Amino acid sequence: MAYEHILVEIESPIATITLNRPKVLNALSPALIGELTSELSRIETDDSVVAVVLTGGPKVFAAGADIGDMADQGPVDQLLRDQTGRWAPLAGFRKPLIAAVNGYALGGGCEVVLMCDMVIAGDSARFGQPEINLGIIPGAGGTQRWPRTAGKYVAMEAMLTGAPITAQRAYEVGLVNKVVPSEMTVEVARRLARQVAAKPPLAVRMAKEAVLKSFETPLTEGLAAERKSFYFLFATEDQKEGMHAFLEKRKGNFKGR
Ligand code: DAK
Repeated sequence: MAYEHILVEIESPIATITLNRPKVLNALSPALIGELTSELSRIETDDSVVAVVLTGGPKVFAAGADIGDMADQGPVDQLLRDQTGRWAPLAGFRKPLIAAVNGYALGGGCEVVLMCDMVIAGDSARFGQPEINLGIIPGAGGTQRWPRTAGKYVAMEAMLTGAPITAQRAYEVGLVNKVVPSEMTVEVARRLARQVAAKPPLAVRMAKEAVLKSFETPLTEGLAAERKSFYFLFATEDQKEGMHAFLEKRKGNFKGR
């Protein structure tokens, strides 16, 4: 795992990935996104990792896509790069992904956060979509995931003014789970990751899938999908173990089978 733009720490059952281009505030170059998505794809099949924390470290999460890299591009360059396709392993990651955000999470950086399942924000965190100041709009889901998460008016203000919101405001509008002192952000996210990693992995996977489905489907279809996963889980060893452990007043020993 020799990466140049990210750091990876595996402490089974969790992994922590740190974006690591501090000189440019972790600007998301294609190389960085490539390394991040490669590592996530690798983790998908690594049984020793059940949940992942994604952070930018103590000062900044990510100030967005690399503007230097995009400034002179045309639409065909963008299309041929297949940027959207390259981000897919992030949006489609099947294990729980928890963002630990300090400082700026702007543009593509904020869109990465919006692709995570839970967000712990340090009190220094700032979330925003400043693309409007550059003559563009968000291109990795910002216009779609902000309104689905924080509502139309908050989303409009973020997209149309480009002004970032504070960690506290992000908490109030439901964009983050918790605000903590910045020096605690990664540790609190890791605690949350370990808490989730102790649960039956197949149920965790199906729960994540079902919640994400709610963003895509009408209610009836979402409920049908939920029911199928619910029935399926009765075929797992972990369901038998979980229910019998409860009845026997002991802690369940889950195997992910
Ligand atoms: N790209 C490249 N370099 C950046 C950068 C960025 N996004 N943000 C900061 N830097 C660099 C600065 O140029 C500076 O470099 P030097 O001058 O030292 O060489 C260094 O990082 C430190 O930045 P500042 O000196 O500006 O630091 P300040 O604390 O004064 O200001 C700031 C921090 C975050 C407010 C400021 O740096 C800033 O406004 N940065 C730009 C934020 C921004 O506009 N972000 C949105 C970028 S557009 C897509 C997917 C995603 C995207 C598009 C398509 N597809 C899937 C199709 C995403 C687009 C974007 O994110």
